[in-house]
Amino acid sequence: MTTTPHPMLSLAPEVREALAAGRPVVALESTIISHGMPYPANVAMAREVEQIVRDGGAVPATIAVIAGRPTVGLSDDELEMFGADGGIRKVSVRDIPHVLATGVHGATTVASTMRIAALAGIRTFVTGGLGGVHQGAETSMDVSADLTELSRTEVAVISAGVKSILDIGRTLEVLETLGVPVVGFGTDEFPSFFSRTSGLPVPMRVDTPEQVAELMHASFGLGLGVGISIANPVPAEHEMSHEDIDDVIARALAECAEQGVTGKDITPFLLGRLVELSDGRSLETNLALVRHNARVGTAIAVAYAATA
Ligand code: PSU
Ligand code: MN
Repeated sequence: MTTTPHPMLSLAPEVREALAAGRPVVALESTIISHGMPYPANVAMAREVEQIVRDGGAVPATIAVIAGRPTVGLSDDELEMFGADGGIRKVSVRDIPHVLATGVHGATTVASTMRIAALAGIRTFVTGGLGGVHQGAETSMDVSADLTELSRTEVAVISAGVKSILDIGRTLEVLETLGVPVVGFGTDEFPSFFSRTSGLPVPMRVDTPEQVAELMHASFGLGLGVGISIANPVPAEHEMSHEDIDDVIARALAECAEQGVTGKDITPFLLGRLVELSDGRSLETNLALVRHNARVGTAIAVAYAATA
């Protein structure tokens, strides 16, 4: 099944051709580059992930807004720019109209990347971690628009779960309320990004890319109108112990509160402090899990295209 990409999108030629031919395409986000990792590791990661997708037999499509155009498939120079320029705006769904209308660049989050991927006709999206319900959200009401988007856009998102800078239990509750399938890939436990465990079960489990493809055909075929969250645990050899990461997270959260960081700046602030407070250890784990997600997500895109 192919869809015609929305005419307001700018697609890289190879992405357009692959979509028209029904070949597998994997969407990738740009906020992870601009606001999720330090330069130059972020650019190296972006390039490496694209290569992993190619090696797996799919076409990578990193998504961003370039000079006001929602763009699907970035050039190598654009990847470099999104990593090196510290001033690129973080764009969630609510920000899309303003960056388009003002003609500026924007790095897309999970939410906005999902939406633009769907408008292009891409159904598989690989990232690192999802946004979710922030700690203290019962008073602040700070819940990532990533969850809202999962509830209304038919894209399968492969992540390593949710890190405990967020309230993982409440995040899973909200996803249940929103009708979003949360699927453990080869696990019965929801992974917490740096670690394979969270103490919380996943509501359903699959073990192969083909099974994920069948879930996608079932959900999207029926038109349920929701996304799918595939939770893929970090490989055991790269995981951090709760002992090592929990203290770092607690310190980063305390600093965030002390410094009065609010709104969309909270997640980038915390991600940056985790890398610094762990002396780069958390970055190594982050890189390893993104690579692993790219391998698994590509296999899913290939299986989905093969059974379309
Ligand atoms: N978690 C990560 N790395 C990231 C993000 C989250 O481990 O780069 C980014 C993603 O782009 C995600 C966004 O969609 O942060 C969520 O931001 P917020 O909490 O403001 O919705
Ligand atoms: Mn928020």
